Formats: sequence, structure tokens, C-alpha cells
Amino acid sequence: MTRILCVPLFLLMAAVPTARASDAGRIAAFDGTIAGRTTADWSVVVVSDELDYPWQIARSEGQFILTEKAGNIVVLERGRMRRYRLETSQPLTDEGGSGLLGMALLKDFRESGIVYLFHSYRSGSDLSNRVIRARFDGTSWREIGILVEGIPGHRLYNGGRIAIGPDGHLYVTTGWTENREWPQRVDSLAGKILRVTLDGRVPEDNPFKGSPVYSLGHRNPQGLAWNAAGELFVAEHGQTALDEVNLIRPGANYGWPAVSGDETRRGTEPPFLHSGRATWAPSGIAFAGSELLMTALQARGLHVLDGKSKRLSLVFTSNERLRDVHVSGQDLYVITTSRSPRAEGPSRDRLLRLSPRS
Ligand SMILES: [Ca+2]
Repeated sequence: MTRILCVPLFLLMAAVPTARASDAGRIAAFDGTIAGRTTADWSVVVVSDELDYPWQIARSEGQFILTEKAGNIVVLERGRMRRYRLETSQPLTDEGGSGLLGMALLKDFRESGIVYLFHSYRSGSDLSNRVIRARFDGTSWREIGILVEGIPGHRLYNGGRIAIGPDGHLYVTTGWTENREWPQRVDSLAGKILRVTLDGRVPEDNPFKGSPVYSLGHRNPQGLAWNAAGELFVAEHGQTALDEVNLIRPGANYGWPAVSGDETRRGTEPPFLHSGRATWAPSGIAFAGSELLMTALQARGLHVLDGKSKRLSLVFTSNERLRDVHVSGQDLYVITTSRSPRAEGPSRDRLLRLSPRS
């Protein structure tokens, strides 16, 4: 297995494919079965109120599997909750917003127990992040391989969402770590969307030869989802307001920190949508049919993106900070992370099921 430790400097000089004009207009009209709903239009069931800063929801048949930032994996099945400590070869660090973040289950998870995880660790005096493969054998969750390590880390800006794409490769979002140069450099893993194979190699058709970098110029992307046409969307936090939803093209530069919002600069890709003067603090996103759902921490609630007007509307709120959303048939599942990453102490959190009232 190849471990990605660093990317040769000469790649900095590699030609960046020219960002093409946005063709966001070709996105199909959204279904509209969720748009227009309000909080009163959902029947809400509390599946669990015993979670502590959960970060990602996954589902395998009847089981819910959730990561908790402190380094635990929670399995919920038929009302029974089990909490496991993830066993890693590098001690897991849980400081501020860093910790055990994203998770992606292998399609055959029920048989193989294979899962991919993003977690923070200390590398000397620095915070770093890595993506590992782990296996659940029925009694423990244990690291069995490393896909990417040495991703620059930070108390607040780690990205951290991972997902297996329609092409079978693993996509990883990484944070800018308050470094104004790294997001623009192809030889740094900070402020990027990365794409690697499920054993950690660089796919032949990545935009920068030999590099896991798939797109650059991101600030703190925490949402990752594909529509039915296979187009990849990413939600990311802006500095002050100007949060973004981006339609990702291989090799494109999304501008941070040089540009944000409607500012343009040659060679940078404009956001599909931004929040203007408002702050969403977007985290997990998911498609329900052709509607894009977005959870928001600051704008407390679940929002849906109208692809035509390019506006977000609130479709559910419990006045809690929402971290992630999972779509299962007609039902939506959301998790809260009530505590701010800038605060300390436990975070009393919930997994909620939202079912449409007729
Ligand atoms: Ca941008």
C-alpha cells in the first residue's frame, strides 16, 4: 500500500487546468418534495439523545453508525446503543474542532466490517489529520491501514468529511489551517478536496499527475455529496459570512484566500451559491432525489437548495446546531453538535428522524 506523505515540489509548477465557465445552469430542476416544507410539516422522533458531539451519520441496513469527535464510534440498532473506542496506531487528538470526524462505510460493510475514517493526531507539536481504514470485527473497531497522513491540522479548520464517490474512489475535504499559502499550492494537502483509491493510491486520472489533490483553494469544506448525474458538490465555511456551496471540477481553484463571494480572479471558479452577508456555517450535505439538503450550525437547521433560484430555504429547525444529514427512503436523519468547537466540556446531542407528515 502506498502512503501519501508529501507531493514533490515540482508539482507546484504543473499547469493548472483552466477553470471553465460554470455550467451550473444545466443542473436539473429540483424535485420540490422537500422545498416549501416548514418545521411543522415533519413528524420528529428522537432516535437518541445520548450522543456527545457526533460528526457523521452512516447507515448499514438497520444499524446507525456514528462518529463522535472524542474518538468513539456509536452503533445504534433496535433501540440498543453501543459505544466503542476507535483503536488507532497514532493516538487520536480531540482538541477544539479536531478529532474523529468523517466516516465512509465500504458498500459491503455488513460482511467486511471495513470503514474509512478521518481523524486528528499530534505530529510533533503540530496538529495533523489522517485518513485510515479500520475494521469492525463485532467487538472492536481497529485501524488496519493508512490511506493519507500528514494532512495539516488546526483547532478549528480541518475539513474532515470523507465519502466514496460514484467512481469508487475516496474523496476527502481538508481545511486551510489559517495558512494563506497552502490552499493555493498543489504541493500542500491543506485547503483541498483530495481523491485517492480505497487503498490510498493516487488515481491515474487525477488532475495533477501523482498528486491526491482534486481541487484547491478551499477554506473549511465540511459537506460532500453527488447528485444523480454524478456532479460533486461541496459546502464550506467562509471567514465572516460568505459561506459557499461549490460545484467541483477536477483541477479547479475555488479561490481561497485570494477571492471569496462574487469576487473574481482569472483562473478561479466562482461558488455555485454563497451566503452573502449571512452566515450558515454549513456542515454535512446530501441529495434527496435532486434536492440538495444542507445542515447548518450557525443558521440552526436543515435547509434545501432551490436549484433554479439558487436560494436556500429553511425546512426544519429545532433551534440546535445541525452537523450532518442522512437520507433514507422518505425519512431524513439529522445530528446535532450543540457545543461550539471553541468551547469545552461535553456536548449533549441528538439523532433525530424527520418523516414527512403526508
Ligand atoms: Ca471560493
